[in-house]
Amino acid sequence: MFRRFLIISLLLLVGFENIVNADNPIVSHRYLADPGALVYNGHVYLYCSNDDQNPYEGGYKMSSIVCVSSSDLKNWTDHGKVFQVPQDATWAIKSWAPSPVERNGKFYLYFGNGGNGIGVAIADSPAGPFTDAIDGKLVTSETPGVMPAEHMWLFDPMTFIDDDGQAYMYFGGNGENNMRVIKLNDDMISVDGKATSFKVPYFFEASWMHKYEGKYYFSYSTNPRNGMRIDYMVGDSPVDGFTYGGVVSNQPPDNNNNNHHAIFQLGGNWYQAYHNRVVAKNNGIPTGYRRNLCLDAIFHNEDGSIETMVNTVDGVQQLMHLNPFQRIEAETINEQKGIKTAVNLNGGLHLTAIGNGDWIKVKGVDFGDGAHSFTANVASGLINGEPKGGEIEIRLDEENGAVIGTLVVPYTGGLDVWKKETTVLTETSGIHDVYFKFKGDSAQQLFNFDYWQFEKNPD
Ligand code: FUB
Repeated sequence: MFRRFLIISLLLLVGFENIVNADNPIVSHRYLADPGALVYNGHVYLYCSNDDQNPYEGGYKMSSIVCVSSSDLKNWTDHGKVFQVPQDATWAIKSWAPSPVERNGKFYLYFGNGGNGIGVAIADSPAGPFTDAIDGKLVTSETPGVMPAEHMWLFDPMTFIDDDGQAYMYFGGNGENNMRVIKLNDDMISVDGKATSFKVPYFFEASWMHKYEGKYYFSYSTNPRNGMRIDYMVGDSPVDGFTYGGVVSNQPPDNNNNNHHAIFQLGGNWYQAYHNRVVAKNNGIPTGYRRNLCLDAIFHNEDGSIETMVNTVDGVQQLMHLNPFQRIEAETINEQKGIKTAVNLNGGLHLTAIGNGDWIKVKGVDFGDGAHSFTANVASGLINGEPKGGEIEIRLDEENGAVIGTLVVPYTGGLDVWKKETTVLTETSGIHDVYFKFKGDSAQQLFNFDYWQFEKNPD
């Protein structure tokens, strides 16, 4: 409790008082679940099961992994599908609940082929593209030490590299004797020895490991009879000797079914990413198989125990302001209405499905002494057979806040024919939330929006 007070006081002292009102869910334009977190180069990357692939009813069918990232925990960049099966791993039919790790400049993603074995993919960059690393499963029921087990779900890997460089993978589900841990070799794509186990009270799924002040914290989802909480155990070794620690977090509001989390540290603070089903609920669709991402802070008490996390609507404090004088991808979003993202011909992402009245918001933008003009890379095609385009209104602080400029998006010759357009602004300084509000004749597809940047006064 004292630690939480200290962190909030420090944030206020160093000038974060302009940043309030974080938002959960952190991503609402696509359905994402089962986050696995990687902190790399000042960003956190969350790798997720792609719930857009699930039918409203009828089960989990996810066969691709989507990545989103942020450095301020408020504005999240969509990197799209970074791995999909069977295209990127011909032996697999599903890619559930990924766990990322970086070693020696290579990035590894461990995933469940449903509940039927664990695969590993590799990439040169955290945003992929990831490709199959070994042309087959890394862990199967034949892997020494996995069996015997009763009704085990062979999935939900979590790979953790200890301070001495030894990597461990935790996995399994569906019973207190069904958690397994196995060493990985330094190549990160082969196992070393046999899997071992420790008893995990009420263990259901979603293994996670983090280390705090020399202690190992194994956290996991409890079974439905125990509320699908995230509980934890603490120990002095990564593989045994754990004792039950308590509750990291209760079942999130508007979740009502499986729970899955990832714990990470960024900027000196600890966080838990998790999913619930509030976007599906708000969109009036069945909530079974369409989950969405959320993020809240967690705190270790003086004695190392974890204070039970509070699920919030406002989320976490923004870690830094957004610099608008550099190229920002349009798919970097705090909140949105109506848009989708799609892949460019050059492999990047852009905003699409932009209709009249839709908008995106970016949070905590620092204009410093002043912004003078605004440039966007846009593309527009025919609407009902006619060359059209639309407008981007730039509004401050609220959806219907002051308009500081309007960028006209002309007909560019096609939705993949990109042009940079610039408009002069009412001089704007200081820190603001910025809404880009889209206007035009159509409710459907006015134009595509790739990236944007503000410019300072040239004087
Ligand atoms: O998303 C499919 C499964 O649901 C995951 O593997 C589990 O952790 C649960 O969230």
